[in-house]
Parts: sequence; C-alpha cells; structure tokens
Amino acid sequence: MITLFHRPQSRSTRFIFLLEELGAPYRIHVVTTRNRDGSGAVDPANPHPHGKVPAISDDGNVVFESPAIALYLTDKYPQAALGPLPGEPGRGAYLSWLSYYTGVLEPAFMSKFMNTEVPRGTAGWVAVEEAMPAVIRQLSAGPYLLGEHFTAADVLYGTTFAMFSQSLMLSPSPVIDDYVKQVISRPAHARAQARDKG
Ligand SMILES: N[C@@H](CCC(=O)N[C@@H](CS)C(=O)NCC(=O)O)C(=O)O
Repeated sequence: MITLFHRPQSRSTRFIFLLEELGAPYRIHVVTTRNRDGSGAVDPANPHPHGKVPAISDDGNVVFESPAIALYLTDKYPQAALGPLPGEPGRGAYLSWLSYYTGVLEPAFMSKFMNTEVPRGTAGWVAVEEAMPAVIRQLSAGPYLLGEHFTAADVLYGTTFAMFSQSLMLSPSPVIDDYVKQVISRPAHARAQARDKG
C-alpha cells in the first residue's frame, strides 16, 4: 500500500490527484513542514531527506521528488496508462518533460520570483521567458504535453499553471488557459481537492 506524506495545499496535493487518477489504493499521512515565515518543523515521520512534501512509501520503499514519484507510480500501475512504459512510444518525451519540470521549469519560476538573472551557459535552466514558449510549443500540438493522451506529466504542469495563471509569473496565453481548464476539470482533481485535508 502506498503512503503519501502530505501537507494540505502544497506540492503533495497533486499526488492525491495522481493517485486518484491511477485508482491506486493509498493512505495519506499528514505531516508538518518548515514554512517560509519560520514557523513549522520537519516531521520525524516524513522520510524525505529535507522533510519536504511530497514523499511516498510503498511498503517501506521510499520515493521522493515529484518527477520520481510520478514515474514510480505510473510504472507501478501500468493499467491506468498515465505514462508510457519502457519501450513504448513517447517514453523518451515522458522522461524528458518530467525531468524538465524540476530541472528547468521550477528553477525558472523561482529565478523570476527572486528577480535573479539566469546566467546563460552556467545555470542548468533558462529564464521563464524562454521556458514558457517551449512548453507552449509542446502543448500547441496537444491537447496534452505528450499529445493526445493525458499523463502524470500533465498533473505536474497543469496544477502548476493553475496556481500561477493569475500571477505575473505567467504571461497571458490561451494555450495555457485551455490546458489548465482541461486538467482541473478532471473528476480526479475534484476528488483530490476533497481529500486534501487528509
Ligand atoms: N523538489 C521538490 C520540492 C518539494 C517542496 O519544496 N515542497 C514544499 C511544499 S510545496 C515543502 O515541503 N516545503 C517545506 C520545506 O522547504 O522545508 C519536489 O518537487 O518534490
């Protein structure tokens, strides 16, 4: 059985969404984390090395970091077809966009948030003004990141864009708006919101 280490309204909420999409049996273990304002504390029950969420334990096998968790779960529940398996078409694209999420997109958003210039040729990521057109190009062929089929990569990207769509982090884009609508209108997303408190 999968245990999701979770803090409501955080990056772990989207893994309730993914687990609901997968139809996987799971339980939620709500933990505390450190907060931006200095409050909160690492919960000793949380197996993430920095006490962050999400993390999962699959009967003692711990997985942390969002792309790794997404990949682990879609490989474990192949019948849900939420991510191409090794040898299937689209596997390379799936791995690439999952890795891009934490390797490029999140740092790009963080650089913008912190008003930091991204040093070309040194940083492993690019500015958000360069990253978003690449994502939009990929989605334009869509409707999903990998084409016609919704995958766990869309859980990560769709929920992130839903969070930032009203902020200055994202320039207005009808492609992103349509994408967000499709992702958050899924019944599993509503079920995840209902279970967010644990
Ligand atoms: N790279 C991690 C980021 C996880 C993360 O930073 N989660 C936040 C909640 S949204 C957290 O646990 N913050 C508490 C802390 O930084 O100690 C992932 O994508 O899974």
